Amino acid sequence: MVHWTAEERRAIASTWDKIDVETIGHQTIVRLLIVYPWTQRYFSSFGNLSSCAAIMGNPKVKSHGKTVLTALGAAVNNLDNIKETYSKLSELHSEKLHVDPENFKLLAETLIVVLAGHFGAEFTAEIQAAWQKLLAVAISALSRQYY
Ligand code: HEG
Repeated sequence: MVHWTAEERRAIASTWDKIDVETIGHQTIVRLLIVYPWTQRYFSSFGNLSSCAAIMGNPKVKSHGKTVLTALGAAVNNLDNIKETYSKLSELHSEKLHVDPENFKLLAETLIVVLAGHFGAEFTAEIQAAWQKLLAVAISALSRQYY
């Protein structure tokens, strides 16, 4: 099982308390789709993704950003049980959505960029380290049902 120090728990919780899932979720998915355009292939049902403006204004993208960040909140609130928390979600991404797990890493790095932009100097190296660890554990849990 993953060990979390008291400092890591504090770093994750203090950032999470200040995160608006709608705003940060939206910014993260928008950047993912623009910076790594091949990720758009999974969202063909979302309609118009033909330009940055279209992606930013697409209501399904917005709603999906909130969904993903809310799911990340489940990991934040279950640090000691992320594997179990994500077991159904892993199955869904593997068996139904066929999302290549490499994309989880792209999403994680994109979220880090968004958090750094949002929080600036407040997002210290120590806090980033705790978030990188959280995202690594979340990715590992999401990738578990792949074979
Ligand atoms: Mg996934 C649906 C969470 C990365 C593509 N994603 C979902 C759903 C959740 C979720 C909670 C809704 C599940 C449901 O309807 O029951 N996704 C989630 C997390 C992460 C992630 C927590 C990573 C931290 N997803 C991810 C990535 C891609 C992707 C990187 C593709 C590049 N997700 C994807 C697609 C759907 C979901 C295509 C279905 C969207 C829809 O049709 O509404």
